[in-house]
Amino acid sequence: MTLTLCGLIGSPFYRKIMTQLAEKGLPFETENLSPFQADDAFTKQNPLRRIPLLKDTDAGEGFLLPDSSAIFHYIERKYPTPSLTPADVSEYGRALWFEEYADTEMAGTIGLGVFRKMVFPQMNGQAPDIDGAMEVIRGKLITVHDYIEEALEGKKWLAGDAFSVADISVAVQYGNLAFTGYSPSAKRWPNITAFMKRVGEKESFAKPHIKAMTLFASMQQLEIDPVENL
Ligand SMILES: N[C@@H](CCC(=O)N[C@@H](CS)C(=O)NCC(=O)O)C(=O)O
Repeated sequence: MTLTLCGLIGSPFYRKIMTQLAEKGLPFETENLSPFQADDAFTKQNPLRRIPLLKDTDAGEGFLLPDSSAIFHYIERKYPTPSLTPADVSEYGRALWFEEYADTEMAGTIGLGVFRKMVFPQMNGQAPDIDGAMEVIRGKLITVHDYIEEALEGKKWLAGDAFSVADISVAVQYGNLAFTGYSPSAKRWPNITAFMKRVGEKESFAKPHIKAMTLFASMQQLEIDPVENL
């Protein structure tokens, strides 16, 4: 065993790597690491103080890599099969773009805009910020859904014809949205709904997703009136 993934299963970036490692059938250990409780040593490991981190003793005792994208592409290079990046160069470029879009815009809108507003107060025994979350769902998130919906038109996967880093990155963000009780309307965004069903059929995605979901199951969830068509 050489690989240890450090972080928390509630993090979409952590599950992105869990999904990748499972797709490749790579054994790994996990280490619980909360970015909010970590000591000063964490700043040296990752000056951004974010999870996940990957340890790989095979590459040296002190080898430690922050950032899900750095980790993902390190793993791709070291363990190339099965590949999770398209072979075609233009589709490869598209896959990297969707990874970037998911890790920045989607993480900001979903993670900070909805997930944290719902989950973080409840972790401290406080009421969720439902109004704040709904403002994002009725506003900025629509642009995200419209963009992904169009990108999936007539396609099974976002980049190329196989499951890739693009799909994993986008799906784990939608995963965190689902933990709040909200997923985009199947009527308005059918491509996204069908895509998430396809990704959900993959054990590599479903196993960590379900494990994380149980953590938030007892929390108050969002309830959206179907007439809102969100
Ligand atoms: N670009 C980073 C983002 C990682 C990230 O934002 N992780 C969150 C957890 S989901 C975190 O550690 N947040 C700590 C903080 O905001 O202080 C990656 O891809 O790994």
